[in-house]
Amino acid sequence: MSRLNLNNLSSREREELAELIQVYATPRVVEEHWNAALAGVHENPVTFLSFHRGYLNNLETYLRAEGHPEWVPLPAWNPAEPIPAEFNIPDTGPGRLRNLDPRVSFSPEFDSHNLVNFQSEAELGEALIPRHNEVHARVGGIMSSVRNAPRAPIFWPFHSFIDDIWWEWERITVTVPSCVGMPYGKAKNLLGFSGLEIVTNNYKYLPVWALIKNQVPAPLTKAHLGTKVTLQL
Ligand SMILES: [Cu+2]
Repeated sequence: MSRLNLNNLSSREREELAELIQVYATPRVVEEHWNAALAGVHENPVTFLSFHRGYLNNLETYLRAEGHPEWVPLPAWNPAEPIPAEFNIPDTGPGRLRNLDPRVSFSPEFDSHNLVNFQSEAELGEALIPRHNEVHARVGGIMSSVRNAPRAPIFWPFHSFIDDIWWEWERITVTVPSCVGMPYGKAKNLLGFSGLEIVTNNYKYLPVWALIKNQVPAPLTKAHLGTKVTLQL
């Protein structure tokens, strides 16, 4: 969903956002993440994605309610880039962040044009979990504590970044609904809902081809536009 890059914001904006996140991340909010962890959401690739999306949504709801719609969707921090100074929180004490430049790249495997290689949410989540864990471990301090990580403001833009990868995957992958036994017109409508279009005129001749469109952004034209799926009508 094209979130802003945390590192492209002004220092003043980052300070403000970090402050808001700290006010939001009360012990109750932090505990919610811990309870979810105890329930196993970090081990299951699908709930790993969905839990954190919901968790971020709650922060975004708060930001809106506090009069900050400009931070919704929440900006993202790409861990190939350094953690900006305004997000070096906490910077003292035993839980202080140890490494502001963990240099963990999610490229090229998680670049937009490569996301089609993941066949399912489970596959995507499975691949994301270890890379995500590596970031938490390398940053260290409370970021490496499942129990306390949400207390670190950078936790949130980091999970924004992960969520964006999932969102992008959802956008560029499309499930072709089954059209078995359907009349042409009905199949056409059903496919239309999924952003698919029947492109052949010779629909009397099976198989019919469908062209993935709409959900495919311009840079992906080569890889995706023209991707044909065989339909059994
Ligand atoms: Cu995390």
